Amino acid sequence: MKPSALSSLALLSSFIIGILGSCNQSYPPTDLSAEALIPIPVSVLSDGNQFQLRHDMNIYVEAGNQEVALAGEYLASILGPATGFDLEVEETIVPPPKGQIYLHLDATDRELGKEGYVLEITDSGIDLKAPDAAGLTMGIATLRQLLPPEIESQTIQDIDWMLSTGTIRDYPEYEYRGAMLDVARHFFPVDVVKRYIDYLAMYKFNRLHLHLSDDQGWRIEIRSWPRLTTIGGSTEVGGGKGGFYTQDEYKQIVEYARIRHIMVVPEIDMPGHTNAALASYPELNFDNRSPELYTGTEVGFSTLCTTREVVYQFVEDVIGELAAITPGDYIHIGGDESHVTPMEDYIPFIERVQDIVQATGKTIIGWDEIAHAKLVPGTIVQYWEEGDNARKGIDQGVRVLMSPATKAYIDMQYDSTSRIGLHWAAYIEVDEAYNWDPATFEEGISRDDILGVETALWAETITDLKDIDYLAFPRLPGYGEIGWSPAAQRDWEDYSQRLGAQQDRFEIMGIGYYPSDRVSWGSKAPSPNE
Ligand code: TNX
Repeated sequence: MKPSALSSLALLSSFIIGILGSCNQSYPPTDLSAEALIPIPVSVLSDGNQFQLRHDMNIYVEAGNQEVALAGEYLASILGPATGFDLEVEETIVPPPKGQIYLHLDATDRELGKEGYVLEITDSGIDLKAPDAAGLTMGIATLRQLLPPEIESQTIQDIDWMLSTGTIRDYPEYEYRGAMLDVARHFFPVDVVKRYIDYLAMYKFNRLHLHLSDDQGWRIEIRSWPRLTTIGGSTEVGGGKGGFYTQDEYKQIVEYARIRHIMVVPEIDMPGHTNAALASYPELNFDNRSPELYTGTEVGFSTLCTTREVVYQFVEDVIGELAAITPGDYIHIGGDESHVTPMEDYIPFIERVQDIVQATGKTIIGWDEIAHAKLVPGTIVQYWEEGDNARKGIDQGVRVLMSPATKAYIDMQYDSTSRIGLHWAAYIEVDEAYNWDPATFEEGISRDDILGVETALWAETITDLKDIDYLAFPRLPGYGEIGWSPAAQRDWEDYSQRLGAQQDRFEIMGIGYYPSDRVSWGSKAPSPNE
């Protein structure tokens, strides 16, 4: 090869490394485009300078908008503990003086949509603008990752809070970027759910789907049917004491999520997966008898007696109370694995339940089996196993939420040695969790049919935050990126570097992640596999 060819090859490869955004950022940082952001933004322009957060800064917010002020408070709560700075949130009607942080609305760039933002860091300050407060919150997630990992510490860190300068313009690929947490098989208290919400906020998820009822437990207080929780909530898989959220606790979860622009999607699974309800109220069952509470892990053996009127009264009361405490757009009605409900009973049941949900003004989501029924327009079919079901939904003109168990179920083990998790769908290593595209995954489901992506964490084998961490990390951030970033910008090799660079954050936050050898971890050797 001639020297000139060689040097142009070298040039080309450095260019490729450059566009893949390798994460060789030195500290203090100088190159915004080399930052290891997850999800990878739509566009990053670096201008090679630096800006330092200082103790005398404030967070200025556009005056007269509560949601913007809330975003300012949220940012202050992220920056405060580690910096120790007393960051005041101040309303202003004009841009603030130099050297400050400024959050404001700007709807001129229509392509940004509701959640897009422009984050401009110059040597004279931080300007974050978005058409909506949701976008400001997404921009805050970016700013957080641009700061040194020590920003995640809950105690004051004596370091220089340096940022590289430039402009990030960013917006999501999918409208719905969700994560499901099963609080039915094992119950997780409010503070654990809040922590999960924090994880989601870090990676720009915008939906938390709570699986609130199943055979093993009923987890949400329903005032008109109190035994659902006093009896149905009293145990869990393995026979532990279970638990439930009072309506006030549920509202706290909803509010905590709302501040982070995450919508809670509550699920009541029916007509199957209902043993806890049947154990609480015998009249919901065929023989008027209550079965024993169930603490095993089998699926598909229970059903509401769909031919009884009282069952519809029950559904109406439950959905009515749930809708009243749920400000979000959706109610999830389950509908999966109703193996003991004859199809001739299942279909009219789903159709009646749809009407009940519709009367509350909410949009219906159901697992893919619901597509056997005649769906009301606007319903969302959550694809988890059966392409045929999802296509049935599409043929009826509704959209699909992509949660293929073989890719998106993070209750699956990483490999056969994983200490917890199931493997009925697949073993899902970190690269396999990342390396798929919802828009090409299943024949007959194309980009336009897809509302979004959701990962699911079923809880048969997990009992506490440590277990959640182990299965969610490091796979969870990947779904954030699949949902947010354009498919053409996603690349496993590059992602693996950016994920590895999150390691310090995981450790400072005390996240007990699985140290997969597929990930290009940062400088430190990963902690031993527990
Ligand atoms: C299938 S996914 C289920 C759940 C289990 C899960 C375990 C779906 C709609 N149903 O009931 O918890 O597998 O991976």
